[in-house]
Amino acid sequence: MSKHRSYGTAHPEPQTAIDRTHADPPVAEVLDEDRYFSSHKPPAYLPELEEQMTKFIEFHAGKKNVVLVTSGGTTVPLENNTVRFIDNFSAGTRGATSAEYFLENDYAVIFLHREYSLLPYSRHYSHTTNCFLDYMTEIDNKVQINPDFADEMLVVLRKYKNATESNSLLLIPYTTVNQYLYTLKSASTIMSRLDSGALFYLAAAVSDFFLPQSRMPQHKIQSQPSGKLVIDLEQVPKFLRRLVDSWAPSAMIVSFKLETDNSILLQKSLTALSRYQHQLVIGNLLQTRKKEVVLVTPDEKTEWVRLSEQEEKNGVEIESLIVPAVIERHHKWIESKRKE
Ligand code: 9Z3
Repeated sequence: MSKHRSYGTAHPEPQTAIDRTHADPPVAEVLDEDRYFSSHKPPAYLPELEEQMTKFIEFHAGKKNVVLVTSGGTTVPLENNTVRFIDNFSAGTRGATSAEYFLENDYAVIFLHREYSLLPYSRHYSHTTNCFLDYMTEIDNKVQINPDFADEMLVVLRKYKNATESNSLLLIPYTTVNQYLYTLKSASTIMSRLDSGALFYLAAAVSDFFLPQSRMPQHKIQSQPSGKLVIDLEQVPKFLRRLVDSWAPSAMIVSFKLETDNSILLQKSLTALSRYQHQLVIGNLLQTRKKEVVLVTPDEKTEWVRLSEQEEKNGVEIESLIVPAVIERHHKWIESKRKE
């Protein structure tokens, strides 16, 4: 794992702020996603991340399958010098947990995550109700691991060391939806050289709406005489279509579908599959996402993955069931591509 240096994704890039030479993209056109990239600037640090991802892929090509796991929410800034932004609930539990199970199953992982959200391995200690200092104690004037936690920590530490020493985990950060889209595009183009050995596991909670750069105010929005603030957002382009048909056409692509209304989950998952022509949608409800998900394939087969009551009690993580089911399908995908 690369040492976690911050790219300052949470800070704005005011110099790339407003480019009024670009017109607003019209709504709902076929080429929306291409138009998005021609009317929005990439983050300045992107070439550095591209270099890291290229090296990582070169290192693993021909040896390990590589999965790109996306994780966490995306922000939608309302000002270039960003005081306010729209956000969502996701802490990155699904992504960080799944990344660990992929690593255990011998995949190399590019972890495209919202900066400061949960990370594989450190998640066990960073966002718990325990303060990290509770895991330590003082013995003979020295800091030691509290014996109550030592056994459990040893297991996590070994897995972490295994992942880092084999250079199997690359951490790639984003904060805004623009950073997410650009980095996903670069990552997929770089990963496409792995052909069917590349797997995309898109668990990030990506905003559906955003404020285009061309209309973003430079400075903090002031109080309005009307006493109201009206924000006019646009739909985020359906980038999955480009991922499937041009960025990484031989890869296996798994997207997640999040709903809050049980009665539309299956239909929405099927619609996503037919719209984007990818291989697997994992549907989940906000309310029950930690104990059940549904795997939906283009042949309209559905398979529920559920934790039993006993498993829930024992603290089994649902990702320990989801990831092997995805890997099994990925192996079949590789096999089918080999025969083509
Ligand atoms: C998911 O559905 C993830 O499972 C969750 C995980 C975000 C619910 P947590 O971070 O939550 O563990 O708390 N991710 C995909 C959500 C999404 O935005 N999907 C898009 C959509 O539904 C398609 S890419 O339209």
